[in-house]
Amino acid sequence: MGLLVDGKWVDQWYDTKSSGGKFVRSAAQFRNWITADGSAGESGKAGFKAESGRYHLYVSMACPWAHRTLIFRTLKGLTEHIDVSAVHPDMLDQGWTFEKDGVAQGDPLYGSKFSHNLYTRADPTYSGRVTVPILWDKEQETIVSNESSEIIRMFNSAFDGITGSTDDYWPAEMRDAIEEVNARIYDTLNNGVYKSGFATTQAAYDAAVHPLFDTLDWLETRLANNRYLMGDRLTEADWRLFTTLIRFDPVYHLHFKCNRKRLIDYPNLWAYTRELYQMPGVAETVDMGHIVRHYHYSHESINPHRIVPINPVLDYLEPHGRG
Ligand SMILES: N[C@@H](CCC(=O)N[C@@H](CS)C(=O)NCC(=O)O)C(=O)O
Repeated sequence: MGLLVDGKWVDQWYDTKSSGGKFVRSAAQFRNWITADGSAGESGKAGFKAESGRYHLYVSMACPWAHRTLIFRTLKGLTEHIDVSAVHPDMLDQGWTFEKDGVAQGDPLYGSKFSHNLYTRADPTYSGRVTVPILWDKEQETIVSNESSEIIRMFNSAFDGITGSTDDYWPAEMRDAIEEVNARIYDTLNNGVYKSGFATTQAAYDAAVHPLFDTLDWLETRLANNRYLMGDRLTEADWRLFTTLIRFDPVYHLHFKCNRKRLIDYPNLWAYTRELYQMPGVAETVDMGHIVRHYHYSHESINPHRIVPINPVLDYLEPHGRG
């Protein structure tokens, strides 16, 4: 694993020395928005109009951030308008690669070997991490966005005139309330699992893992009286939570040492995860093979022998009994 410095690939693991053993996630740098009419969005440049067939989504099936964008592509009827390709699950010294394995089919646009080739194609002097998801514009041959929280909001509405979908997971009147829930879940859970797992001091681990389980306890109570996080209405907050929950027992519990409890020890959270999994099209976005393989095989500093464990057998199709 590594990063680009002035367009050159440098093989280097996350630097936790300068942060007291803490894992600090860096901000995404491509922040343009696709809009219905091509006007500029909340950040970045204008010129990215919603059009069928113009954009390509690069994901890792293993990655929870990329997973959000895949789910929104499905929920919003975008599968025939935005094509997708998955990288190989092993993220080693060259970062994400386009090696094929059956699920990963290579880079259909340029035949790139590595994801970092796409970043330098977009910006030959790019410096920073090379992450997925990558939302690519085939027309301008550049990255529209590499920030999943923004890609799902584009998908939520920008293409509605093309798809005819009016489902809204980011309703205007609920935004402040959703942001509040998102903020806690992002910090302590979506990113909290990484902060626990990548910590290189006991103090950094302790500071991450206790708030993580406090949040799971809080969510368990919240979901006792609410079908979804925001009540009766399913919103982006639920999908952002889901991609972490689905990885919890197979990966985070063991590999990232988030092991005070398992997801299945929380009856409401576990049934809620199954309900979301069972929604139309969602199961097809979950590739447990890539999920389990990626983390255990790629993170040499945590699992130096790269042994991929057998993992629990969970029945995501068991009736959820909610609602
Ligand atoms: N802010 C980004 C984060 C994406 C991210 O960190 N993706 C991970 C995979 S789960 C990645 O590609 N990591 C490679 C690296 O950090 O070098 C988003 O939400 O889109």
